[in-house]
Amino acid sequence: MAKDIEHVEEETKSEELLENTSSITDSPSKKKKKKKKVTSTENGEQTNGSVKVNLETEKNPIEQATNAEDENDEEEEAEGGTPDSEATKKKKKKKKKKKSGATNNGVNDASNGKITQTEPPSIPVSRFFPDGNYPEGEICEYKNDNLKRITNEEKRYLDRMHYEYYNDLRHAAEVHRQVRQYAQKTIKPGMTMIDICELIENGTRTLIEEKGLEAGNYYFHIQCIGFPTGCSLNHCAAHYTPNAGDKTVLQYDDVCKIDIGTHVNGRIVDCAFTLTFNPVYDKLKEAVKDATNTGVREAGIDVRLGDIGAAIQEVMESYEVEINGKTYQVKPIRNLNGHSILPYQIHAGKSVPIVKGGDQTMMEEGECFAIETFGSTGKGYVHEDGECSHYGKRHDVGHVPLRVAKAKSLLNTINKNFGTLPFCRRYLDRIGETKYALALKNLVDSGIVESYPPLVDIKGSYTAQFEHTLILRPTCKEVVSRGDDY
Ligand SMILES: [Co+2]
Repeated sequence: MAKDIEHVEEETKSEELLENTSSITDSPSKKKKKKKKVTSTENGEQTNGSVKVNLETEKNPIEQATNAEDENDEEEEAEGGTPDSEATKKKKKKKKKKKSGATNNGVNDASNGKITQTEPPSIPVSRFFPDGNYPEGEICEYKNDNLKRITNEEKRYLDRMHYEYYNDLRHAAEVHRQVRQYAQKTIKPGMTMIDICELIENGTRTLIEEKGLEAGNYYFHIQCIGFPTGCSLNHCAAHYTPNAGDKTVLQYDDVCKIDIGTHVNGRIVDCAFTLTFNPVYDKLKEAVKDATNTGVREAGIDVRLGDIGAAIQEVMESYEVEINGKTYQVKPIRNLNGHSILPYQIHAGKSVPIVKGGDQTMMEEGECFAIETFGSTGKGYVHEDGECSHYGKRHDVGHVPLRVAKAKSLLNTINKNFGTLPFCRRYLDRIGETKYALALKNLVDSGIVESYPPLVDIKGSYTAQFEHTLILRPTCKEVVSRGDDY
């Protein structure tokens, strides 16, 4: 999900409030307390994890052969191994041999002994990783002064403390990869935008095992969709998803930005790609993919946000694309940005520009960022246009008295179902809300809910987007959403 410049200032205010919830940027005294606590839970969790492998492999045949074994190896290395885990491993190996070649509802690929996702996706990602450890993303060493972090004992200790945070994010990322793989294979011209979004959202809900927690008047989604599925077309760069009744059909000549959000315990993966069918856009996509990868490469602890923007711009503008006989230099969309991410807060305080501009703010240890870039054949500047679909409760609002009963009850629904995560009108429809237009407007006018209308460049232009989520771990940078595809 993109962050546009108009929203930047308001969001900065809320950052201070939420900074306390960011576990890594805590004060030193707090850190010490947490260290003890986390270490003990971590050990407990991992023991449980091993036990779980045993139990679940007994019960469920489709969990027989997974790459959980590789994960276990890693765990043993890190933790020095225990007699228990050694036994688990042996047992698992034996099982694997016995069962190889068995058919498991078409999900067991006998050739390599690994289970594969169905089409459409129906197997929760947790089944692929029965020990509860999800695969790491792409690991990148830091540069220059920060290179030694990878072996630094203190940094390694700090890194282990945050295992659960990384693991939640990796879980969300694995769901993202499996859902998008199916989307890339399946979405074709002729489908309606609603069908496309539902395919993605149903896949996410199933694979992530949509779950909530009831607490008083609140119901939090502890793992679910992170934000409305973006499928912005052509000159629309971001924040379009269909509302009910939208008859738009995907065309062969469209440039469609698929922006998918997944989250586990509020740890959000925000990751997007551009889908096209006409090869005439291949160079445009290549330019933007290269620009995003440049941003991902440049990101690091103590790196200035402005320097990242400058590097992205240089790469983006080095591309010339020819579309229907006309040549364009690809322009970065200068009022769209990447952004920092906090738990349950998709747009946290920092913006990652995609043009030069001299922002001296630095990235810091422990932060999570969505690096996203947008390239355009138009002006390289977007404005709001068209019917709004995206909304989100603001993070920084206290109690606001509401006079309209319907607005009050809608706010209740929002609190219960989305909290501060962005949602769209279709999400309100599916949970049974009707005739809410006025109430929603009331909430927007009262400043409780923020609206995010579609953001468009000039008509006739084409825009593309690629986006990844990364964490600046104490020891290394991890691009959690990296896949074989992009
Ligand atoms: Co984003």
